[in-house]
Amino acid sequence: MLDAPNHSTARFITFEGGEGVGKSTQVKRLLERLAARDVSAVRTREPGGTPKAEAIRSYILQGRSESWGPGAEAVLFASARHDHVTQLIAPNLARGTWVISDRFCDSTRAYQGLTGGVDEKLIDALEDLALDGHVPDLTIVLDMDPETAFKRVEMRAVEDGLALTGDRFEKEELDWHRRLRDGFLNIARNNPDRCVVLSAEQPEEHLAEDIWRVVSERFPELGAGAGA
Ligand code: T5A
Repeated sequence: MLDAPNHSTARFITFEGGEGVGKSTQVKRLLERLAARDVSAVRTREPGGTPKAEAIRSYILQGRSESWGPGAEAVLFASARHDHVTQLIAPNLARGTWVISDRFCDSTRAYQGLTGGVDEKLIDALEDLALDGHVPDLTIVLDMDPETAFKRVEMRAVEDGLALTGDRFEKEELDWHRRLRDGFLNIARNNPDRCVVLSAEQPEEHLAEDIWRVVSERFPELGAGAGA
């Protein structure tokens, strides 16, 4: 279990969940809400967020590290995360800017650990090294049936006029994605002070309202009743 948050003014919020559950969409909406309240915030993502971490992202998602196995990939994700934390997350929090990240350490625990079979002790050790104490203040876990999420991803490809090629993880079997979903729910159960699970099956606007309610209740400094 992760320790309590270690900074007081700017907040670090992460979004987690399976493929295509709507994380990017909701990260963007939360940024808009914060901007409307003059809260300085940056949007980032994992793997990625810095040039070095984005290079590692491309390498992994193109499938180039797949044959190395989930243990080595967990180390790669942690390397990217260490750069992301030290070069982007920590400096922004230190200057009072909120950080909203599309995925973070729970993705390694769910994908490489609980689903990929990497030993929990290795995941714990990598997390300690990569985070250097920068534990999210709040993690929103978006939960939905993976089959429905895939339909959304297919629809997005059609709308964007793109072929549905799928990255390294999107190509896994449905049963694998169901285990992944259980993995995220398990992480949320083990970290009840940090994680909030919300149904991602509801319409985009309703989910955005739910997220804003959770964020404004968790961080009352945003203002009493913090409406849109
Ligand atoms: N990974 C990552 C690991 O294995 N270990 C790690 O440690 C880390 C950090 C990252 C991959 O790397 C793996 C996990 C991933 O497989 P990615 O491209 O970031 O790859 O993959 P995803 O995070 O899954 O990103 P997606 O863009 O595919 O999904 P999102 O962000 O969850 O979904 P979003 O917002 O793009 O929405 C998908 C579609 O649904 C629509 C949107 O308009 C869009 O078309 N939509 C809705 N439709 C109806 N109702 C709603 N409520 C909707 N919300 C969004």
